[in-house]
Amino acid sequence: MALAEGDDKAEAGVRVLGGRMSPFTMRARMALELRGVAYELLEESFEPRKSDRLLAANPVYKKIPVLLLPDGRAVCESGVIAQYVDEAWPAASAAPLLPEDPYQRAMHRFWTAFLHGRASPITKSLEQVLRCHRFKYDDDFFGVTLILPTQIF
Ligand SMILES: N[C@@H](CCC(=O)N[C@@H](CS)C(=O)NCC(=O)O)C(=O)O
Repeated sequence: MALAEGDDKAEAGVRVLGGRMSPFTMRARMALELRGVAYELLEESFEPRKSDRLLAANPVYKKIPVLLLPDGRAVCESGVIAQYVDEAWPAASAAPLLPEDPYQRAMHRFWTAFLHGRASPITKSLEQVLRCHRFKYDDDFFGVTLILPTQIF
């Protein structure tokens, strides 16, 4: 459940440094949603420069998303975040986010790495098209950015 910025429930909770247009952020958010973890999305703007909180939380890549834990520790990289969420909030009643079979896990990592190099260009192209048509971005846009790459590849 995504909490609004400033929501009391998110005070000492899980936060995601991310962006609404970022498919990588969506991956992290989907993992949290599937596990029923309440989180606050803190939107990062890269203009005029990246924020100090992003640079401090992800000094290596300086990219979103970053999962901020209640104790202040950070987890970076959407795939790593998804795996962390899977392990940190195991759900007895829900299927694991990642396959249990080692070969299937290897395949998962392979295709994840494959898609990483392609998701950004597709999203940027889609964004340009939508801007031309004065599309108003909202949460529904994420369905498009997520589904599109999987349909193309
Ligand atoms: N491999 C990273 C990619 C993250 C990524 O490319 N994020 C973009 C936003 S969608 C970003 O932060 N771009 C800023 C930059 O490249 O400086 C992940 O899976 O989290």
